[in-house]
Amino acid sequence: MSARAGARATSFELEVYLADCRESMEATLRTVVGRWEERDLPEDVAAAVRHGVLGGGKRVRAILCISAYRACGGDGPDEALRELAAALELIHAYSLMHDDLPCMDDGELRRGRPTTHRVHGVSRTAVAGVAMIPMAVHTAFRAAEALGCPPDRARDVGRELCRAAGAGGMVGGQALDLLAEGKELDEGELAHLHGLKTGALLAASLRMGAVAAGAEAREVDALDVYGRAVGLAFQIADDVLDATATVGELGKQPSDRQLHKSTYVALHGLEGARARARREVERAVAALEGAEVRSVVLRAMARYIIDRRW
Ligand code: GRG
Repeated sequence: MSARAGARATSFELEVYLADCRESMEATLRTVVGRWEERDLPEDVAAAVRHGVLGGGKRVRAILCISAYRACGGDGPDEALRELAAALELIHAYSLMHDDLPCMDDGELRRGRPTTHRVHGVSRTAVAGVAMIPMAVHTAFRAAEALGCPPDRARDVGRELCRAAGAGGMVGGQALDLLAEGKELDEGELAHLHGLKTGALLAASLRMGAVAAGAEAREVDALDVYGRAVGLAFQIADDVLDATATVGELGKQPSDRQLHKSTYVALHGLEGARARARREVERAVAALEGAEVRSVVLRAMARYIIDRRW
């Protein structure tokens, strides 16, 4: 099923749709990485990039971006849209590769496989991750052009990505996370940290799709509210999964307890955290309805984000 068909559908099997999107995103990411390999990347770094980007992941950010674009009436070609979504997945994948490094969370497993640095070494993984940042920005501009965005709109799309990935977004959130080691955060501090670390890129996924489609400001704003609410719900669900899921389900070792992290489960208990996540999902869906952004996929994705088992 194409992304366009998914956006129009009134009832559909989400899991089938997600599997289809993941498969086509895998092909697009392979093409994008291949293009860079031919031009710039030494083979050993390219191998680390491929390990970190290909062959796994839920591709939530890509699917949100694609869905927002279609929900806002964007009618550009599917492959160009997937390349825009690939830019987000590159930033996300680099952040996981770096987050797993020994100087950060020292992760052993990711997406059901040994982490990139356990296979390709720490220094190659560090270089590969950094190389993926300009790769992502370049990919976003190229995709915006291929989608027919006029130059000022393409610039806005790129700006959304850079802002969310930078010190005012994901990197800033990670810095706060590192500073929070050994401290107990309250609800407000935890929401601020995760709003930057996880929420900014998730919200940017929707905003980039909407801006690329030439959406009205009220639609972009509604998708931003949806993205931030879903981002928080996503993080709460992550905390619940870390406390309840198996290594097999998660594809990585649960680590919150071992790393003494402040979590929503520690703050509210399991049932309290689940209830808090459900409230965010309701808020997300209400924002779409308020701005009359009609998307079966986005409604279903909000629920999926808290019902998922990985
Ligand atoms: C050095 C300060 C500094 C920053 C570098 C490492 C880093 C940048 C940022 C870390 C960002 C990070 C790891 C955020 C966590 C986001 C999160 C919830 C990841 C899990 O996402 P999923 O479940 O993963 O979508 P999959 O594998 O499905 O793609």
